[in-house]
Amino acid sequence: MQQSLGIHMSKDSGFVMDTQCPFCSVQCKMRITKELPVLGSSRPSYVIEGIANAASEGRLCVKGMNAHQHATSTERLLQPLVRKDGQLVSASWEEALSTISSRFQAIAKEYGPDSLGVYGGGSLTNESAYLLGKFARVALGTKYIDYNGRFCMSAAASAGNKTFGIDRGLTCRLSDIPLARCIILAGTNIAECQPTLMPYFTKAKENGAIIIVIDPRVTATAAIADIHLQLKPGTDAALVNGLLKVLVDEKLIDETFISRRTNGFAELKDHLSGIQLEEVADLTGLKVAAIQKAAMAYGRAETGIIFTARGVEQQTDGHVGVRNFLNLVLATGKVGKSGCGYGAVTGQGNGQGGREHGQKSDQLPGYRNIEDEQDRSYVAGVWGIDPTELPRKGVSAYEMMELVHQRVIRSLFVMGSNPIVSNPNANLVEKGLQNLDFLVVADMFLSETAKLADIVLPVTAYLENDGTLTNLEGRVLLRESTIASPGETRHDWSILCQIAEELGKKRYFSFQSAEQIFEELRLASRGGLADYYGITYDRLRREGGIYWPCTSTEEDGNQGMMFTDAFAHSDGKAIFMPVASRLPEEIPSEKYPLTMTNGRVLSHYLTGVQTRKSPSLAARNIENYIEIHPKTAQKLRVEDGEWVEVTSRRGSFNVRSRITDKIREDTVFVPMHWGGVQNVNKATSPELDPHCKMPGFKTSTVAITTLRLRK
Ligand SMILES: Nc1nc2c(c(=O)[nH]1)N[C@H]1C(S)=C(S)[C@@H](COP(=O)(O)OP(=O)(O)OC[C@H]3O[C@@H](n4cnc5c(=O)[nH]c(N)nc54)[C@H](O)[C@@H]3O)O[C@H]1N2
Ligand SMILES: Nc1nc2c(c(=O)[nH]1)N[C@H]1C(S)=C(S)[C@@H](COP(=O)(O)OP(=O)(O)OC[C@H]3O[C@@H](n4cnc5c(=O)[nH]c(N)nc54)[C@H](O)[C@@H]3O)O[C@H]1N2
Ligand code: SF4
Ligand SMILES: [Mo]
Repeated sequence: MQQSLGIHMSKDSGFVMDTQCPFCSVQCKMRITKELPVLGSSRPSYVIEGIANAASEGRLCVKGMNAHQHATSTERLLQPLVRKDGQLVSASWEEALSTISSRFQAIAKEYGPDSLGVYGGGSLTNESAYLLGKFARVALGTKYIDYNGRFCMSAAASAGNKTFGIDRGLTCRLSDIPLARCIILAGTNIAECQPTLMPYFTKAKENGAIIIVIDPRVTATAAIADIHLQLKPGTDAALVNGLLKVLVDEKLIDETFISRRTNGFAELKDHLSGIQLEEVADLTGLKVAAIQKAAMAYGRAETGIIFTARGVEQQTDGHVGVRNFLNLVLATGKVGKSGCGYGAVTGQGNGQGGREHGQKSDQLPGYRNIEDEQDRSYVAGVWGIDPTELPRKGVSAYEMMELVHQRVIRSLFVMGSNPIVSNPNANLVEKGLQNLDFLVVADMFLSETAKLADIVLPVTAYLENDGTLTNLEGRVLLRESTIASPGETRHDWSILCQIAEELGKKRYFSFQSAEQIFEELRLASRGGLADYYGITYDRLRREGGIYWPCTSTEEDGNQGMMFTDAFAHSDGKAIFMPVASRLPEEIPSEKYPLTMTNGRVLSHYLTGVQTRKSPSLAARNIENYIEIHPKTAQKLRVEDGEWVEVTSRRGSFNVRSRITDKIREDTVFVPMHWGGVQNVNKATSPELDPHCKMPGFKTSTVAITTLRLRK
């Protein structure tokens, strides 16, 4: 067994360690110094400093500054927990692992291997994410694996794949941002969600760039906008049809680029001839003049970058919504050259790497396709199994939850996610998980999901766990630890190896370090779209970070600009797609008169399991709230700061009102960081985008009632 495993920290010691923030996709590098308690105090103190690196340039945001507080919290799980007589009680690893293997085997024997499900996360390192995919297919033999990135990156990923032939979050480098003369920020609140990137945008502005923000709310990001298109939620695709129409009419398109480097423009042009700007204005709730102004600004600018994030993507037409933004990029030829490009602003710390190496139901490492015979036999070769033993594709994250609810999936293994809070239609998901025959959760904390588990496995945190993570630029970064794991916590990857061993599959999982797994990942990804073959730990130590694709160890790791000469489709061309203008699935009715959207605040991260353990972060937002426009509040007789009940067709939750004119009158906004009665997902819709199976999180219609007036 590995030396760093199972070590109790016998006595407190100070340390200085370089690491990375565990939260968002910027992956800011930092130095942590732990100083021993001074006389009169029982607690050590921590000094956190940013370290210069290509993405954050040494900056840190408030979450990064305080991340160590959760990792060093007394609420960390330090021993396995096993449910006995209805209670979770401490148990040995031996007992936990042997129970897991015998229960998995018994359930697979009775109902078949596909009755076992695996649910991963985009916080896992590349090594753990890769191994989780292999674990599902080789150790358990199930086709059912998916992960929380389905809710995060799937619309942009599938759009990038279809339009460009490859999906890497940013097609350019962050250093291109200050060179762009026009920047469109669509459904992305960078000021709160990737705060350390803001200086790139303020620099662009200083250089004369026009910044266009597309968001139903006046966010902290909208504060830097020259043009703010405060559209109705769910109408981005329609808005872009309007922008494209203006560009074509004003001849602001790049004919040479279109003819040399793309396919399908004639169909798009034909489609646009049927678009009326007045109709677009009506659908989006914007003025024709504002749409024209934005289109002219982007069209006339010599260089430009478009960013989208979850505001555009978490829709039932998120895939085509992004594709329409990509139509804009292609029509103006603003890609593949300095100061130009498209960026899907990746969310989680390893949101990019987590989507490349096999946690997705239809995917094998290196972005390979599990239904492609060549891909199957290549990866089966690396894994030393027969291709016929490889399961076929499974279903997406929420669809897995439906199968759990229907008891088709009888047992679930969750690593790095809190699905009962983060799935849409959370009531159904919770009921499903409660009815599982056997639930295992690997986490640092007793999350809402872990509380329902039969076995909870305590894992190491970012401070203790080695591995690589791929940031939003597509740059692979190495995070190494020099400190021991607290209590009996173990690394995610090592837990997978140990369960596999119990299941008699040791020969496929005999890894002693994260680096050994990375060596196999290099081979498994070789020749795939996300090719990591040229990347090694030694190179990462020397060079700081390396962009994928990197096909040989000799290749320059610093070439971040994609598509300079060709796109990734076999003919080298990108593809236009005509996109219909439409309203969201749910439109306001008498019973549910308001459109509810949702998202994030600066101080909390996702379901808040980590950030609530950090006093400095928790104190900034101790409870959830709903943003309501003053006129709407007046109509509903809701006062500022009172508790209200928000109800949709799916369910209801309770939050405090926050009256603000920074939101549209027909729209309300709720953060996503709370579980239980404050969970917005009790009311969100599980309707999925047919192309990528992203739920339409961002638009549900709701009714609001004050709890004050209720008898
Ligand atoms: N502080 C913090 N930072 C984070 C996270 C966190 O939880 N907290 N999570 C990380 C993760 S995993 C992710 S995925 C990213 C998410 O990063 P973002 O996508 O930027 O975050 P959101 O707040 O979900 O949504 C962004 C904006 O979309 C707007 N919006 C809502 N509906 C619509 C719409 O229909 N159209 C348009 N154009 N805009 C709309 C919202 O008002 C919001 O301001 O952030 C990462 N960074
Ligand atoms: N309404 C609404 N819902 C949403 C969204 C939205 O915008 N609106 N956004 C969606 C998006 S973009 C995302 S990414 C999802 C995220 O949803 P979740 O996956 O539920 O997110 P987290 O809260 O990060 O849950 C991660 C859990 O894993 C644990 N953890 C953290 N790091 C590790 C690790 O390295 N190993 C292990 N084993 N455990 C770890 C944490 O303690 C936590 O309990 O939510 C989605 N849900
Ligand atoms: S949350 Fe994101 S921006 Fe803030 S320090 Fe961490 S990685 Fe950097
Ligand atoms: Mo995300």
